[in-house]
Amino acid sequence: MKETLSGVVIRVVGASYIVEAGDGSQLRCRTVSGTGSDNDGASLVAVGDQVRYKTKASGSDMAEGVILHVERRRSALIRRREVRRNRSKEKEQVIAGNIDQLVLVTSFDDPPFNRRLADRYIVFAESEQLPLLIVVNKIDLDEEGMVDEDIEPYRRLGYRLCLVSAAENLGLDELATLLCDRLSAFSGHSGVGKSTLINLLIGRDELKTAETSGKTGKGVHTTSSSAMFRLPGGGYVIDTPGIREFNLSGITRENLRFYFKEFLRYMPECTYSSCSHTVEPGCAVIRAAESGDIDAGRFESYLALYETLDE
Ligand SMILES: Nc1nc2c(ncn2[C@@H]2O[C@H](COP(=O)(O)OP(=O)(O)OP(=O)(O)O)[C@@H](O)[C@H]2O)c(=O)[nH]1
Ligand SMILES: [Mg+2]
Ligand SMILES: [Zn+2]
Repeated sequence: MKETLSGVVIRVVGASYIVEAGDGSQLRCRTVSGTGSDNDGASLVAVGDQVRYKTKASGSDMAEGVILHVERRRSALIRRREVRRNRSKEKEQVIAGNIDQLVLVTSFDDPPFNRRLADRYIVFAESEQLPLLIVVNKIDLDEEGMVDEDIEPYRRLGYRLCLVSAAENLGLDELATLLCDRLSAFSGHSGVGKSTLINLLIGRDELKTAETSGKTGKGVHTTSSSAMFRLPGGGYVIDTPGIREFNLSGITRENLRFYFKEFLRYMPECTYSSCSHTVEPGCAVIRAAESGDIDAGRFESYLALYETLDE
């Protein structure tokens, strides 16, 4: 009997999983019908997962193994394929497991910074109690110093921000420091430069990148699956495919308000204790948004999100 070893899944290649062993070596693993898991629903194996495996005789250059068990995920970034009601569990795909930090990668332009998307990520991070870092890439395109306008509300709320330019190598040392000694997942719209930044951070051109569409300024969905990399300064980062929309499941109209943290201090002053903070007279949140104490864009995001959620 070969002994059971532990490793982490760093890539999915077809039906195989590339696992990094404790000593840094890699092997190609498969699952078998008896592969166990401490996770229910969603993907059996995802990038970032801790697995127990045993090695087997290999017919190729790369060592091979069998995944015996997938450990429970501490956290998961999930993508839903379909946005119908009654979505079945199988439609959920884990994009990255066991992350310590979610990194929302945005760009100043091409595609332009999207506040609605940023607010969605914030709601998700708050609800999961997952540390969030907001990266704004392509600041080389900001000739007039307009980026401050986009990020000011987030800075005021205390969210961590990092302004970078992969093209001009700006801010990358600071970014590397913020990624040190933890597992981070880069997520965001297609074309913002996630893969370009990771290539620079790891110091080699490992990942494919592509120009955004000249017509729409949107990304062309270059990265199609997640992959994990060790950073030279310590820590790991997972590159993920660009998202079209960031889906919030498990968030209801009832609990959304708690993930807009600047609302909390006003909520007790609303006339109605059941106030939804959307239309009610005597709503202290609406009043604060009107007076500018709550950022108007954040309040608009709240209303827009509220409309999309189930009652
Ligand atoms: N001007 C400018 N362009 C950049 C910068 N960083 C990346 N780009 C360009 O943006 C385009 C998209 O970059 P990618 O790294 O492929 O973007 P991505 O976020 O990985 O996109 P998906 O894999 O589709 O999700 C490429 O043409 C990059 O060269 C930057 O700092 N400034
Ligand atoms: Mg990419
Ligand atoms: Zn209210």
